[in-house]
Amino acid sequence: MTKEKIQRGLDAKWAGCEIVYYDETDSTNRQARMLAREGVRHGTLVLADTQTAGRGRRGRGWISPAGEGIFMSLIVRPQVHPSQVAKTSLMLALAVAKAIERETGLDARIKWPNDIVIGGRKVCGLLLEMDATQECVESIVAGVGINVHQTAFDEEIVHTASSLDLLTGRRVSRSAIVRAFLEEYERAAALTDDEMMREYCMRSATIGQRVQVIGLDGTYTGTAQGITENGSLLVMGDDGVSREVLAADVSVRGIMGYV
Ligand code: BT5
Repeated sequence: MTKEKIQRGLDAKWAGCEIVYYDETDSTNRQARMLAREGVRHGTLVLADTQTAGRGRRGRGWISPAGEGIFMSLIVRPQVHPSQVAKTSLMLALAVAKAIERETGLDARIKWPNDIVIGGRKVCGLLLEMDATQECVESIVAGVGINVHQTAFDEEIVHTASSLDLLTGRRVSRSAIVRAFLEEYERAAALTDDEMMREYCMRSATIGQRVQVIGLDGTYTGTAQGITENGSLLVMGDDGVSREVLAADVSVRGIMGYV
């Protein structure tokens, strides 16, 4: 995977206009946030072959072995109010799922809020971070970690993770996936809200499923019914009460295993 390979034939106007590549870095999200504060252009991509401190949500880590995955962060500067950032998060998941599907033919699904799963296993995690004032978003860093060439996994994720090579039975090109992601992100950004939501829901692994919501103040089960326009998951609890679940507050698990 090199900058030149990714840019060769890239059909995008702004996504990937600049690519900052590291053989090794701590976290592409951390680097991207620093670059965003320094004022780099909308569409700059930060990419690494390995991360020594890959980040997940809420202090969790992202396992980032050298030469095996895609670890990247796209810096975007949408002209939106901070309350509309959820749309970026849905768009990011949609773009990644479409890119994987396009390059591999696999049925990539979005597990709300931020995992891409194939055959019930996590192949990708997403981490959105932003810098904003009360009125306006300065920049959003859209972090994406995709398992591509791994054939073995750490104990912690051995039952939940997979990679694109394992799922296709062939060697998938990391550069081709990155290129497809940049193109699909631009396309997703040009969709109307209704179109985006329709495409997102078509690829959801969560909507219509029985779920367990693990919140700060307890756990309950129910059925996921849809996503609101601010990105929350609508869950009809088994107690007959419908609730809006915010990504920040909970973990959602399928009743039948991880998805
Ligand atoms: C995520 O967090 O899934 C978001 C991961 C985002 C990683 C990208 S890589 C590029 C960019 N730079 C960064 O520093 N981060 C982003 P969360 O939902 O909290 O899931 C984390 C959990 O997923 C961990 O606690 C593990 O259980 C599991 N996990 C860790 N590494 C994994 C991997 N490579 N494949 C599958 N699961 C993994």
